[in-house]
Amino acid sequence: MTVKGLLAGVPHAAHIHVDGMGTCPTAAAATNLNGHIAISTTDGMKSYGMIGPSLTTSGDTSPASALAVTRFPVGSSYQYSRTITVNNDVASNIRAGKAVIVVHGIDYDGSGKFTNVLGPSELDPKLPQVATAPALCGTLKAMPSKGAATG
Ligand SMILES: [Cu+2]
Repeated sequence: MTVKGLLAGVPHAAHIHVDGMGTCPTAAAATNLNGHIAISTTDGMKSYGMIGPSLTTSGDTSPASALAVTRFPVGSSYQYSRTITVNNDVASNIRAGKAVIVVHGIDYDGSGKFTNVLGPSELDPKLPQVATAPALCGTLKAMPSKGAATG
């Protein structure tokens, strides 16, 4: 996974989300967060579903590591590569086009850091909402069993 355009110097939680519609939220998903209009992680879950595997850099990759902020990539742009084993539910979601990668952590107020501008995260009130709000999103496409058509 290659990402760019993120807030520098902070960890970005990332997950494969499953059991939703397999889509990314539009602006219509935004709600009032501490007086500002933005999309929280739970606002986006109608589109991309629940947290499945956590795309950590080391150790556990289960949903239990969803907010393991010391084990996610840090920075504005990076390449992430890791081989992980997923359960049957996640594999089924990937095959069905209903698995979505979401990278979290936004600079809502342009301050260059995570602030409390949007209040606390609904996932963990010890974290600011900006740290868990979705930043990047993309639906996974499964490789056809006989390989991808290229040209
Ligand atoms: Cu996520």
